[in-house]
Amino acid sequence: MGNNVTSTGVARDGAMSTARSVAPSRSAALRELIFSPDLAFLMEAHNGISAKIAEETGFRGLWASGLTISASLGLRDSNEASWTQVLDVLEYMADATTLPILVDGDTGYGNFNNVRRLVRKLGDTHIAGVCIEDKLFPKTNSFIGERQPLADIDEFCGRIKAGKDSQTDDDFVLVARVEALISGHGMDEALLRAEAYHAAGADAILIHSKRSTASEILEFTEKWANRAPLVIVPTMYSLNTPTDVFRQAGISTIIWANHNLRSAISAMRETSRQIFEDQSLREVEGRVVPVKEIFRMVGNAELEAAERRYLPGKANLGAIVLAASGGNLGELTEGKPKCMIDIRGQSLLQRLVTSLSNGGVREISVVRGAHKDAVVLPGIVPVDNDRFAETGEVFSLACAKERIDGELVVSYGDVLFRDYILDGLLQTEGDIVVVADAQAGRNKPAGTVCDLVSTSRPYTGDYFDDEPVRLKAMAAALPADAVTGEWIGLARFSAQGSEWLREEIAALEAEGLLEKADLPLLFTRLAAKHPVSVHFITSHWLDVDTLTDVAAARNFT
Ligand code: SPV
Ligand code: MG
Repeated sequence: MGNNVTSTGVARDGAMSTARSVAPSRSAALRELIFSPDLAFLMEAHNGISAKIAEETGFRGLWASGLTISASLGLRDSNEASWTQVLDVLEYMADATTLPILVDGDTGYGNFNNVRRLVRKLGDTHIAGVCIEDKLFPKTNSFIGERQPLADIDEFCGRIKAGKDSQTDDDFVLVARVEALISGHGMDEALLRAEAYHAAGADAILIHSKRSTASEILEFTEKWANRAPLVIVPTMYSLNTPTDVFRQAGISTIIWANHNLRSAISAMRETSRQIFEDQSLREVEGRVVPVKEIFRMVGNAELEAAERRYLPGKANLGAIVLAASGGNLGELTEGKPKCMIDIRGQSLLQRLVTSLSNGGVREISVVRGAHKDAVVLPGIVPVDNDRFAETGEVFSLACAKERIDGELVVSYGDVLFRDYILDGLLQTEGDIVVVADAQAGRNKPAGTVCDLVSTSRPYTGDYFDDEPVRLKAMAAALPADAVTGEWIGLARFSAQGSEWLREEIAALEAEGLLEKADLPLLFTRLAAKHPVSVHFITSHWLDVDTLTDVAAARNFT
């Protein structure tokens, strides 16, 4: 069965990939539809999303229409799109669905040789079958003009034989389309041609008509007497003929040839018009699918699952932002905490959340306390420390202890830093890593309380300095000659680091120290038991404690 292993009835990547090697091929599925005694239906699609829509609706097979693929590219149905451009579209359609696709191959894009290459490439693209029509390249749509010239019968039979000899899946379906009725050559010519094409190896015959009634199709069907499955395209005559008539006549397959594109055009026209007139989205918003429906259709959930599987660090990266303290910045902190101060049109917290998101943090928990109702931001998970007035930082962190799991960033709620600082932190090896500014207290008035650090060695700034640096202690007061930097309020924990963090919080609680402990104490205790790495920086961050800091923050962004 040729390339059956990969030409399964499943899309090749993304959400729908399952049981690749055991499912029957899409060609087998199309063959089953066309050869089964039940009337089958193929729905028109012209790109990945329309293919997906038809599949979700329940159709079991697709018609990749030449008319609608070219029209959706803004082109005429006159082979203006090259066959490889059509092939590109077909690949998107095949990837977006699991359904068998019968491709409108027009005339086969040339002579027998072009058909050979087309069929081979369709096989590579997991296309189940092709329909070729007995006209000449470049083709003209059947509904345009009268008496379009037909191909010589023997020459067209050569195209059919060449196509069948080139298929790489035994079940690949070649449908020969007879244009004799459309071109006004009459019933006998149509039957003669159908017979010849069947003898040349065509699996099924598409008998086409542009009459407004089904009379000539039904006459052909009767005279054909089921020598091979018949496929019809009742665009012009279905309104006058109930589908059951075709079923009873023994037709194999109906193609609904262009209705997805036509309905899309109607809907897009109406939406464009409304938005143009209103200069607003208000009227259309309830009428169009939500953006999250697009995410669902293209399988974003699968990508998230894949990220969890293949990008364990980043995909699971969470953050806890400690923003419980009120701050004391006069009017600026009236009715809202420090983290909600406006810094050039965005709150401090919004800016921090954006930085964290840019760094790949997926879930951001914010521990609120003072003026907690003012701490609202889309996309954050609020955690409340209602005892913020009498408790310290570690107690706030402990309020979010359910979120201390896996890869985690912990940040103060009043810091701003350039994105590269977080990137550097995430890339620094270690189960616990803190970011320290080597110029402790830089630009801060004397006496400002800082989280000073003492490390295994000082920052050198040398290009080749990549020896790990370990935290020895962190505190507001350290012997001057021991200070090598200032913690900026940003740290990272691996899954192991998070476990150690939970243990240390539990230890503080057991010792009755949880309520009052600050983060420097926590880190110093952690550093005594586990390696705590230090990622040195030299600027490009600030924290907001004073009105001067607010002014600096406004310049920072
Ligand atoms: C197509 O959909 O491109 C077809 C069917 O070939 S028809 O437009 O009826 O010719
Ligand atoms: Mg066509």
